[in-house]
Amino acid sequence: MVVLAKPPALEQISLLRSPELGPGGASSFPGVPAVDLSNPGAALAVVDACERFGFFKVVNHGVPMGVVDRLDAEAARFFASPQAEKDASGPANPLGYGNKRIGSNGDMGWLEYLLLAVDQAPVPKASHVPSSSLRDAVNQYVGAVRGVATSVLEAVAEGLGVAPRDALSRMVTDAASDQVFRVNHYPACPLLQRLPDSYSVTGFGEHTDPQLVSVLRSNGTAGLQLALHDGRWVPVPPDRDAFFVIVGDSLQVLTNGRLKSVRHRVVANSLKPRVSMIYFAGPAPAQRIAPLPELLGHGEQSLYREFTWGEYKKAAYRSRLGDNRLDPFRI
Ligand code: GA4
Repeated sequence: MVVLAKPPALEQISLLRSPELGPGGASSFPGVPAVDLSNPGAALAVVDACERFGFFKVVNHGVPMGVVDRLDAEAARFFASPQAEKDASGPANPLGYGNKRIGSNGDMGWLEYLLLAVDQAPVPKASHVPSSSLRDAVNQYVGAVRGVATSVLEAVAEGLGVAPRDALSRMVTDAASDQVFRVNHYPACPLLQRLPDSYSVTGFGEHTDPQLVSVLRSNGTAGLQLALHDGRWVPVPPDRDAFFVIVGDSLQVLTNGRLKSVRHRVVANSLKPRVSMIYFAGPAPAQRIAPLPELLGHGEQSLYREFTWGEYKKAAYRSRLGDNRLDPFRI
């Protein structure tokens, strides 16, 4: 007999104060930098955005909209299927279908999701993806965004003056690299209309991504917010045609803190459902994560004690979503 855990109710999900931009706050955030990777100067623009915000968007990326639309349609079909069918792909542990529970340490959000290992090979038949059409759409989409992540990491190396150009991107193209893909569905949350305006419901709690970089796109519904380096939260205007790039903890360490991972979160929307898809580019488990020697100035010491991606991932999965996971590795 299969016993299904009852999904947690809204009362168990934390409320958030809506972002307070403070005096001059909104105007002092110039907005999310947009980079066309084919432009001359793109490498420096990428590094500048990663230093200032740990976040930017890639425009004119060349990924056919058909690939994106196909996954949008398949994801919508999956999330609209009967609960029992979705539950058959879960509970997420950590991979599979998850409903409101994020990770295994008590974090919860107003969402359901599919979390998949995508590595280099196509998502296998025996994975948590129930339909072959969804599996094909995921494989095609991931193939395309892996290319975006690779180009971004090449631009980072070039912009930082690191040789060879693939010093970072080869950690992702490595046959043993650890790549994860998640499709999130944040249902509309009409109960929000009964809360005072300054409150919202947590969709996905604040966190940094442990990997090198993450490539995110959404269906154009608002909800994503990011923390600036001074701690202020700002909303990210949705753009369904762009890919948002998020710097992860591992890239922060490889650059000895020059590029910083960015805390981000999602708040529920009262009226419109939000669907997002995120590709997490992680290195091979045995990959050593330590500042690249070219990035250490004369006499400059590493800010972190050395670890492998496998060790970091294990520590991450034992942590709570909002923890500062790099702290225990700081020297
Ligand atoms: C955050 C980034 C990715 O979504 C993820 C998440 C993972 C999960 O959902 O299982 C974690 C979270 C993420 C970091 C801390 C742990 C693990 C949930 C959680 C509480 C897939 C990842 O790699 O790390």
